[in-house]
Amino acid sequence: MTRDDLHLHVRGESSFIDDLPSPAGTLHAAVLGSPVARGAITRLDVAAALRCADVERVLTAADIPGENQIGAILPDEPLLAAGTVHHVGQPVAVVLARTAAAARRARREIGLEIAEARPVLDPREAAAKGQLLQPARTFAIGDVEAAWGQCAHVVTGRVDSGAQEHFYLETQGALAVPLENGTLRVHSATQSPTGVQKVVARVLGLPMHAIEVDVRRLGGAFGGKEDQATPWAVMCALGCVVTGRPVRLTLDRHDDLRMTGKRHPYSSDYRIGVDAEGRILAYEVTFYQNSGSAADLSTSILERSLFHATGSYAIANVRATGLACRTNLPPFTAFRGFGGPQAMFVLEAAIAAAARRLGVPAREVQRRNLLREGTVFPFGMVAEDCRAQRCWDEADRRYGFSALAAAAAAHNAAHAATKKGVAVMPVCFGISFTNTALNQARALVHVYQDGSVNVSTGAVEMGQGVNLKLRKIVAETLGIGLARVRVESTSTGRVANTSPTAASTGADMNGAAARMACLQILHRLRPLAAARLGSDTCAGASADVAWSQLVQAAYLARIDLSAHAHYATPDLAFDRAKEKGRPFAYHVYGAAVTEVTLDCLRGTATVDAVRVVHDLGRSLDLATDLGQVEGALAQGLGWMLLEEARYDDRGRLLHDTAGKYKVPDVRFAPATVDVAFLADADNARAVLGSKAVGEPPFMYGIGAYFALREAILAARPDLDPEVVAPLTPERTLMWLAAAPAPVVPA
Ligand code: LUZ
Ligand code: MOS
Repeated sequence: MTRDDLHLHVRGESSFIDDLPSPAGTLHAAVLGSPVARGAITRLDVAAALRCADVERVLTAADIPGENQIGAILPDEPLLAAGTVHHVGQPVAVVLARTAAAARRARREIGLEIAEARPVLDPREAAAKGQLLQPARTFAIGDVEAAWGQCAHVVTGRVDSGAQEHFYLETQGALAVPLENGTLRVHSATQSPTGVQKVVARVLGLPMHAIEVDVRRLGGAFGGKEDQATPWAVMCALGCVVTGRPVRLTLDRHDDLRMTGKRHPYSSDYRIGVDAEGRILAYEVTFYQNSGSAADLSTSILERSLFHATGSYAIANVRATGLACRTNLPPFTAFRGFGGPQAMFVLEAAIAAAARRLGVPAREVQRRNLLREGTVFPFGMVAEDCRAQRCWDEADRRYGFSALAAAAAAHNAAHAATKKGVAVMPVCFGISFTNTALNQARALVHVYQDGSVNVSTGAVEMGQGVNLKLRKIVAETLGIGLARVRVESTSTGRVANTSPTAASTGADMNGAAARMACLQILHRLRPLAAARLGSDTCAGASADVAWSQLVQAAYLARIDLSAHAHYATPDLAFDRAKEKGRPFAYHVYGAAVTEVTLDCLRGTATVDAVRVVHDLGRSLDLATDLGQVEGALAQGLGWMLLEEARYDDRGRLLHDTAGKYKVPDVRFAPATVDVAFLADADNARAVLGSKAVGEPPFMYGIGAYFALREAILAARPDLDPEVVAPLTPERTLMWLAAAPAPVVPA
């Protein structure tokens, strides 16, 4: 009986990288990271470390046989620092020892001296100095300059959002094992097995066929292992070829927090213009993305910010500009939403400011400007099968926006020590990798002689339930019981050229490929089934016993019981020269209403309720999808209200232990989370009518920021608090205690 991951998890039976047994002779790695954010290495002496007990080797850039380069998009990131360092924690050397403790002890004996230079930490300063990863990109539609004159109100403002730690439970890690004939197997906790394979090949100077990357599952990833699982796997592989022995590395939490990138902080300027009825006539925004010290996926993430600059709204005149600013912080990276949340947060702040100027609730401005069927996005795509209004109206009908707002107002009139706020957050999120080439997937399906089925795809299970969805797709397509279907680990040897499991597309694309492979096998079985069973179908529960007989007969008749299939998401194109095209297969829609209670004395806030109507298409697995919505929401709430990742003025992370960094837990979660799924919502553009679910619900969390802001304004109507996230109790308290002099909006 094949069980799902969740059964194994609760029984403690699922294995992660650190659970894999060490082959004989395995060495353990510890990485020395730069203690300073910027400087030139003046001395690197490993002699004392080599003399430590149980130490076998210390690797530096000089040991790299191929290219010292791991950059996925731009070649700007060495595996090990050579000459200069650009962020605190940047890997400089790797100690290989017989135990992990010995490796960590010896790491302290490495003589590293650096001539320190003043780091650049602020993206606006980096932009002013011309420190950009690429020329500025601008998405535009209509004519903003002409539109300003027609606006009844034009409001400008600045919005800042902070870094967010992924806090996957399984930290970064890998185990590399040398095999015969110069080949390697790398077990890596990565969302991107092919990404690891490619970079190992590049750094070691080997052909990709010499390297197999295998991933059973991840203990969470959230984007943090889309690109940044790679260096650790490559270090292990390098250790393997240098010593001829297996090498393993698991970052401890402290190293993981300090050395790895997080969600990009953004600082943005907006200008929004509305007419007297609250129609948004023009919107202009500039995103200063804090990219960190190397490109990583930053340019791609900035691109998605531009795609989502207009959120869930139809705006005729738009100019959105994105600057990817190089700073001396660890390279920021993919995180659920991938630049979309940062962009939507700015627009919601602009709408809140415009509504305040108009003297109407923000939700009236939001409602008036919602996307409609046929709306043209600034990047040229037309909204088709647009469900923005449907989700909004359904949420309003179920939950009663005005009644919730009226209840909060009544509370506020009667209470001085606590204030309530309510906000609505509509979401529209594009599904597909913005890099069109990545929108492809493959599957390899084997049917064994007993009728059991083994499925391999490029999808990586990371707790999101993609393996269960794959099993259900295969079982439904073949017309057999779920228990017959098992999903293999994700291996570059079985399925090649995999795109990362990212962009919420894992089940969409790999599920489509798996279904196509099953259909091929069915096609071969059909004539046999017709002859044997007097039927041309093998679908249906009653066919389950017949399935075993059919498969056995097919084997004896020498019919191929395996199939490989390739799926490429259709109708995608994007022209970066024109910044126009159709980058997404479809959009996911939804609306959430959030109620918050503020304790005016303490500055603490409770998110009382988040009520959602979410568009899932036809769900592949309801429990899984509900879990995804709830998990994403919790993470979005954490980003907006709780999670603070601050760096000191020398670029050192202050929140560098699990004890210092707050993540949302079950007590932080709202007491009430209602999630209703849009009915009759089959999606023609993904497998079996489904829709992707991983990222879109993250952005419901943004509603909590503006609900809390409403509550603060109920306490202090004289204020115009700057929009900075996270809106922590400290920040809230500062506003509540601010001098009564009103801040005049610009
Ligand atoms: N990763 C990526 C992503 O490489 N491209 C994307 O467009 C994307 N979108 C969301 C999350 N990860
Ligand atoms: Mo991602 S943010 O790895 O889908």
